[in-house]
Amino acid sequence: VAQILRSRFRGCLAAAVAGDCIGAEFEGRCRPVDKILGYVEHVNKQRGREVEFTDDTAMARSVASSLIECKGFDARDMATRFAKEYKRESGRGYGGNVITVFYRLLDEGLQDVFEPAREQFDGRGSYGNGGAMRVAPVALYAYGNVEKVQDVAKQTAMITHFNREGYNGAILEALAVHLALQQSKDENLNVVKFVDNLLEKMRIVEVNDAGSSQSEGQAVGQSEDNKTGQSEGTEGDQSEEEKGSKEAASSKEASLPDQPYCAKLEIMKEFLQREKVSRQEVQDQLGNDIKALNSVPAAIFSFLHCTRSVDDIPTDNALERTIIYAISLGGDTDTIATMAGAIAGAYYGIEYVPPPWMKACEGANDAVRFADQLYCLATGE
Ligand code: 8NA
Ligand code: MG
Ligand code: MG
Ligand code: MG
Repeated sequence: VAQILRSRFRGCLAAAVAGDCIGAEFEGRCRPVDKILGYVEHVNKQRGREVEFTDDTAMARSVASSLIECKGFDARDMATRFAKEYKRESGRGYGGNVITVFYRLLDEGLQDVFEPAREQFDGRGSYGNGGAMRVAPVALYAYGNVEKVQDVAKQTAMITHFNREGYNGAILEALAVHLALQQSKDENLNVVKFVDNLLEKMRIVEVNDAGSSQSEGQAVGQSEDNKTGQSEGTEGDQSEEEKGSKEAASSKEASLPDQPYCAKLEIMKEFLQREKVSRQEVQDQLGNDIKALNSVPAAIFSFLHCTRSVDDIPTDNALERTIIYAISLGGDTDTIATMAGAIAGAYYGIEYVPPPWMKACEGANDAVRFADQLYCLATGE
């Protein structure tokens, strides 16, 4: 059992690195799957470490090393690592505004490390996916304690992302990794139950948070489309109970935008119960951009959708399939793929990360080392 868990810790961080490295080639673009498959072939033929990581991995490494060195969460230490790492290698493709936070964090006279993030965007804070993209090490560190997973995920995100969409995205991604680590692999994963589990947690997170919100208003603009989508689909073989719960889900959407992540999870659940879902629908309704709200759900969906075969991705390796599918959604590909990779790696383990990827991707071996250190910290072994 210990060996399996260690493998899952390693898989989580290594697949996150691979998703970032391979996904970076396509960032900001949307390419047909055969182009992505062709690029993966190219990566597989690399002899050295040719494929570089970006800001996603650079920041995840700071999260991991801070937790390890401090034997726990220390906001100032982590903030300083973010800022120093940015100063050391500023060309890793950081978000456009987070760098102003880094400059302020470098000021040794700064009293409150959360202040620069709080003052971003006229006090609204960043809703970018930068808090979520780097959160996987938190789920490993806090393994076994779901309250701690959520709390530390929020704190680590708030160093740069003070908007509720920013830090709640980090909470959701951390919860998905946490849940993936806990799943038995003896039977097929119940993907709907997985989403229900996340919904249960996020409902509480978003309801508790709604009062204190600096919410963006424009959050989810597609609830009308979504209702149309829900009235189609699997109607024929639906029990009365299922119909009832779908009605409840629709009425909950009325409370938008206070529970934007729950609304996305409801859409995701509906997608997962269907025979076919087009990439266009996923892009339109879950999103694929730099907002946390428009990328964390896409990452979770990629993992769950790819537990089954996908027509145009001819590989038997479900972790590889997950990362390729995540990239094929286009947009913020490195970030969606790193988040999907972290969840898939936590479920499948390091054995599923293709050896040529371990060889080609910069930082893949470091990820294994960080995973082992977090494993010691989390389990005391
Ligand atoms: P961030 O905090 O600078 O946010 C990213 C961007 O989101 C900002 O530059 C703004 O344009 C916008 N934004 C965020 N919050 C608000 C707000 N409250 N009001 C108006 N606009 C807002 O950086 P981050 O760390 O969240 O960024 C992460 C993403 O940027 C990752 O995808 C990362 O890889 C990087 N990145 C993405 C692309 C891309 O094309 N998708 C390109 C380069 C870098
Ligand atoms: Mg290169
Ligand atoms: Mg990046
Ligand atoms: Mg990105």
